[in-house]
Amino acid sequence: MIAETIATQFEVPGRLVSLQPIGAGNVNDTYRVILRTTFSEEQYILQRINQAVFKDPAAVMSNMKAVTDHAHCKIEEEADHADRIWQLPRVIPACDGGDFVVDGEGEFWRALSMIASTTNYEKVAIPEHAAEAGLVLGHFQRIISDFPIEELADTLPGFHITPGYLSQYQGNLETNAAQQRLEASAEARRLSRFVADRMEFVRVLEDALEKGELSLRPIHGDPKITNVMIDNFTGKGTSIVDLDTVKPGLIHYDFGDAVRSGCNPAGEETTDLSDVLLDLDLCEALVRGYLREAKGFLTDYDKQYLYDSIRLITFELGLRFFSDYLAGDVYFKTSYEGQNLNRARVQFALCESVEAREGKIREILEKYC
Ligand code: GN1
Ligand code: MG
Repeated sequence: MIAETIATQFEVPGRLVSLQPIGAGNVNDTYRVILRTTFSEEQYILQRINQAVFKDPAAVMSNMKAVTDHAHCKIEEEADHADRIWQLPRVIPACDGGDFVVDGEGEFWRALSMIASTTNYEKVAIPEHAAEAGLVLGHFQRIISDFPIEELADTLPGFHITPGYLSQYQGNLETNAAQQRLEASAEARRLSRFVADRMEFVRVLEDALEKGELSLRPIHGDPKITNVMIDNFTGKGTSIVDLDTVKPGLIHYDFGDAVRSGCNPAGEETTDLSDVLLDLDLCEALVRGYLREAKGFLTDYDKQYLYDSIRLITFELGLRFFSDYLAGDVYFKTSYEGQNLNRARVQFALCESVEAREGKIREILEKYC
């Protein structure tokens, strides 16, 4: 297997003893590698970057390297006053000194340090977990908030620009393949009406950016709950991982993504829509944790758009899944037919729940802002 020949091409000592696929990412392939020397065992994360999604993997790696170097210095500087030991993956250099290895087929591979003694979860059941997810995101955004965005490449043009996803969806709708999928499924037709009813709303954050109310900052891009690592010994959040999408963006993309993934106890993959909801206890805990770290760098306008970001990013992910279903599952990995349709149903149900609880969510935001 090719991954095995790549696994020994990074600056990690020892002989290869194990290489196991791990994680349930929708985009990259991830493995845990174990190497052994006479006296120690080394573990690290090996990933193959999905080039159908990331067209310029070298730029992804250079963003990741620059931001993690900056963040590691910040963590070090603040260590004496921190209430926990913060971790963040380190890019492990290849034996040739680069940030990645390219194999004979042109695939890009990278090695990242493991986050020690931690667990990540697909879903959130208790407010303490949601609070930690919020705090971990707020901490990450804060320690990178002074990194100059001019030094970051736009590695995924259009990422989280909802009006762009809407245009792409409208283009997909025109194709014969999409029409056939719609004709075959009443549920797909229901989802298309759900989108049609929310056309006006998709511009809310991009309009605010154009008006100068919001501004671009370095963001994580993908702070969903599975990317938040919880310390096995303390139960506290200790790291955020999956740094592919670190690039300039609105902090609202991150906040909305954290809430939609951290406050729906049913998770993204449930097939039972009756379990899907925006849980207000989880939401309050997440907001409290996030604002503990983020309050200091958020402007009044930033705060005003937090509710909209929850609704929008939930809707946007539903739209992205639905659009991919209509396009024949070309972006998100699937393991069964109709999975992207089901994922879209879940996010749209969650979006409806957010809309129904707008007043309560705004009250929570006001309480902690
Ligand atoms: C993708 O690969 P993964 O699972 O970390 C996607 C996110 C979505 C997420 C939904 C680059 O993330 O935007 O929110 O699936 N990443 C990219 O599960 O598109
Ligand atoms: Mg990701």
